[in-house]
Amino acid sequence: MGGGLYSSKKHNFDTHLDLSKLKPYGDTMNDGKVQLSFTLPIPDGDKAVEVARQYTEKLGFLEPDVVYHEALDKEFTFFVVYGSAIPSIDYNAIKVQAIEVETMSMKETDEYIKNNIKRNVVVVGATTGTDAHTVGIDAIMNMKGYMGHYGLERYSMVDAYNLGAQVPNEEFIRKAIELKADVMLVSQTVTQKGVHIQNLTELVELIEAEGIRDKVVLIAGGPRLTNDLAKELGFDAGFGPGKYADAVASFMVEEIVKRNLI
Ligand code: B12
Repeated sequence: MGGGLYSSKKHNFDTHLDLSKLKPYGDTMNDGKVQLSFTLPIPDGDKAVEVARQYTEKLGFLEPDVVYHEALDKEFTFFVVYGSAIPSIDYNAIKVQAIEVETMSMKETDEYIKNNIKRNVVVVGATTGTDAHTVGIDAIMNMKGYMGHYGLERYSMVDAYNLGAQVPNEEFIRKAIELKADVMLVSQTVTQKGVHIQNLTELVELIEAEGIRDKVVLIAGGPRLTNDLAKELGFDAGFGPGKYADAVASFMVEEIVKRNLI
């Protein structure tokens, strides 16, 4: 969306926009246009298209338009449908706790550590509990990084230890104590039946029981984690999709200095 409706940094929105009645934008302000995709367990064909159209109408969208459909196999069809959403939302009524730290580059963070912490920062990361997903924690820690953002292993002033996945919380804590970690990074991807909440709550309780909570920067991350949720669970910050090692590194080093964990 060009046209400078808002500047992404300062959120200086166009004053003509009524932000109390915010709706999706397609090609005309407030047209409410959204794109949905879903699969129905029915064979592809004219009837399938009509079923998808009427189902989208039942979901509450106006003027649904099935713009794409494809048989996944004989009995399943994938649809993409455009429609206009009716509800609006009050932008100003939504409150989030944003992570206020400005993201530094890898070089700037290494410099910041040299000047302000004056020793290497020890970071231990893992996906704990039963969760087997490693790609999220690897994206933050691996030398090669993710989406063009180098991971913490590449920072010259960071000693990064990635313990992998399915690490029991107790073992994660034991390793953090052994390595005298400044920062503990935990990733959670599986959220079925709130398993991530249970596991993260247990982790915080165990860290508190060990008496090291005030000695470490504790950060959680994952595709369904927000900063708000992480803080609510007792973490210092939470990073979700679209967040990379540089943002995490900037937060952790500033937090170390702010809390005088040097
Ligand atoms: C790859 C994958 C797998 C691989 C994992 C391989 C591996 N080595 O990791 C395999 C095949 C093993 C797998 C298994 C399972 N998976 Co899976 N998997 C995926 C998939 C396709 C991609 C996940 C991924 O790698 N994303 C890329 C990374 C980079 O993104 P990310 O994790 O969000 O990370 C970013 C941020 O969140 C953040 N971040 C993440 N972690 C951290 C940590 C910190 C500290 C910080 C700061 C930031 C941070 O930074 C990253 C970069 O921006 C997703 C579907 C999808 N398309 O997302 C399903 C998905 C996650 N899997 C799912 C499921 C259910 C499973 C299984 C339970 C399936 C089963 N029944 O066996 C098992 C897991 C069993 C277990 N015990 O955990 C579900 C989860 C549903 C839910 N909400 O609970 C998903 C969403 C698929 C689905 N739609 O159903 N899976």
